Amino acid sequence: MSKCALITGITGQDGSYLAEYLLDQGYEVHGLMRRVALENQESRAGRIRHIAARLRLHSATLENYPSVFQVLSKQRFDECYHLGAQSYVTDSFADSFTTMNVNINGTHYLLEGLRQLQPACRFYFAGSSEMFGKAHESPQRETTPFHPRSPYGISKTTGYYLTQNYREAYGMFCCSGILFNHESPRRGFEFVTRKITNAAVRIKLGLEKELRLGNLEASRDWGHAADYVRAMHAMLQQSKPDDFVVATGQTYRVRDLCELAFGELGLDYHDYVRTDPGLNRPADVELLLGDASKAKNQLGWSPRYSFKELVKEMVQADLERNRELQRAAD
Ligand code: NDP
Ligand code: GDR
Repeated sequence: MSKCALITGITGQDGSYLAEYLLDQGYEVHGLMRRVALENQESRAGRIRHIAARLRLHSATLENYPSVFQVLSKQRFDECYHLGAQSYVTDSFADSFTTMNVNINGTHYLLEGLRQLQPACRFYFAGSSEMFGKAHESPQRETTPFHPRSPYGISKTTGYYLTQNYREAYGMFCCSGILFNHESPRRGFEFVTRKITNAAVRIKLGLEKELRLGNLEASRDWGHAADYVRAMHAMLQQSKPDDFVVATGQTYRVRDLCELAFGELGLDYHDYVRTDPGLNRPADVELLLGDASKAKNQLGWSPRYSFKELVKEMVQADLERNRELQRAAD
């Protein structure tokens, strides 16, 4: 009999890649979706439009317990991938209360609902390298102390400890992936990689003149989302629940990303990128670099995409999309 999985955040970047991956593995895939997304599937569910007919979508929000409880009462799941969150770090400074509510309480509601109704369901929590924040050592591994630098980072650290506590207190199969930044052509436009690849393309096509960015010296360990969802799945197939860092082991500055993305289009980023102090965060994370040795040794996981391949794919996808938009406007 095929396994049944629930994905929260199925309309997001990772949710869409994970849903595809689980369908390919023969899973019955269910998704938790906000009502507004269910009602406006054309605009809000673009990342899963191509597979929507093969998914079972449930209306719910992570913002209240009855909503989550109702979904868990209706259907039995073998695995639950909890990806739903307010995931934009900048926004977490602007509205820390919503971030805390969705990311902390949402995780707690789901864990408690599973404990009450389906304690045998395996649980994946989308932890983040933002939990390391002002990192105490480099590279960062599972044993590196946490020092979050934003309301988002604090919310994910709390989610991590909630997940650990349900594992230890109730013997549930709960895992956290400590995932470093991962991107793709499906990345939201507010994140720096997509902001850069899309702007570089629009400048190349004469649709925009410049790109304004904040901190160009911040360094991140950037991988591809399609690689990272394989690691999420592998964690729930282990004989014992555990937490894993997932990263490429290479770090680049935002400036390097600009050079590569503009260079892909034959442009020099110095001519177009302007720094805007208004885009700096109240506290930023300067350098992240992950050591994924444990995932490599225990899960047999390693990334397939290089940073260059990732940026090239994103630039090419934005080029195609913007050309289509231009054709449609003509
Ligand atoms: P996205 O921002 O692309 O997706 C977030 C998802 O969460 C969307 O489906 C969104 O739904 C949903 N969501 C937000 N608020 C609620 C709510 N109140 N109730 C129900 N659903 C909600 O994130 P990613 O796919 O990039 O990331 C997936 C997870 O992994 C997140 O938890 C993120 O914090 C974490 N993470 C991501 C990393 C990355 O580099 N991408 C790295 C480390 C961790 P809607 O479409 O309706 O807005
Ligand atoms: P991050 O990703 O905060 O690492 O969180 P983001 O792409 O937003 O920022 C990366 C770095 O780039 C700097 N930066 C800018 N960032 C944005 N968004 N816009 C700008 O104009 C800009 N200019 C410079 C930032 O200051 C930062 O240092 C992502 C999210 O997916 C989280 O959900 C996830 O947990 C972490 O990655 C790992």
